[in-house]
Amino acid sequence: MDPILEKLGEAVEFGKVDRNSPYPPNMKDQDGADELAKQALDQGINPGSVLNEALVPAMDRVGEKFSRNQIFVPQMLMSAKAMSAAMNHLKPFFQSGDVKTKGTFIIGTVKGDLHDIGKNLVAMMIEGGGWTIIDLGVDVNEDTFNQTVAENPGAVVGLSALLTTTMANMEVIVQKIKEAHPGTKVLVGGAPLNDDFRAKIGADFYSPDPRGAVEYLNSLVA
Ligand code: B1M
Repeated sequence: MDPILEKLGEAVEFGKVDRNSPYPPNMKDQDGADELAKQALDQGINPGSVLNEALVPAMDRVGEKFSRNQIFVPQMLMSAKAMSAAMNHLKPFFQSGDVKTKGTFIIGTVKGDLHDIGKNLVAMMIEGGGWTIIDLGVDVNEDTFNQTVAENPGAVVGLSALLTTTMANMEVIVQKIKEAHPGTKVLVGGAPLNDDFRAKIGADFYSPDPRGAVEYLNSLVA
């Protein structure tokens, strides 16, 4: 792997946001995820490689360490901040300057769930695919989704959940959207989901990744 991607992965894994960040103390005065992501892109490294070879595996390592009680929520949060700093540099590459004509996509992380990195990536890629995005953020309840659908008739809705506990909230939200706005297409995703769960809760499509989400949306307007 390119050494800069290795360094970037380490910066995310250990939560080094940028050069000025005092955390972690043993990485003082070193470049952080912010600078390293920029350097990688400036060197011509493909944005997809930056994401898939450095950033996503780093977050997986963070998750594994958290599962083994080797790190705790504050460290996980610093890694998330470092990841977001790097993603800011990727954003322009995944967004096109095209006029948005394909439709509106409403996305949010479901009630009770604060994880937004995956949701932001999906939103970024779908925006790049030519859709107008309404990002409702995290911890979004059924009323907010329904009100936004009412204001944007014909919009497609995307729900993200990262916790097994909040998958139950996702089920309620899908039901309420389908009751209030029959015919609205609902796409779901997030690490603990699968297609059986999607079928059980009555959502229209499950994608494990942003690419599948873009392909599904594009199939709706093909
Ligand atoms: Co949390 N967390 N976390 N966490 N966290 C996980 C999810 C966990 C698996 C870690 C672990 O135990 N190994 C675990 C969940 C266990 C479970 O329920 N199965 C967990 C836990 C337990 C918790 C807390 C309960 C910890 C605590 O407080 N004791 C707590 C819950 C808070 C809450 O939400 N109410 C918590 C808190 C946090 C932080 C706030 C510290 C931070 C989030 C910061 C943020 O998002 N701004 C955090 C983080 C960073 C993680 C891990 C380490 C990384 C998540 C991430 O960003 N991954 C995570 C472990 C892991 O995933 N390896 C973990 C990178 C991202 C690119 O992947 O989000 O999966 P992901 O998104 C992917 C796909 O899933 C898909 O595409 C994305 C790109 O490929 N996708 C979609 C996602 N949404 C989609 C929607 C779609 C389609 C595809 O269509 C609409």
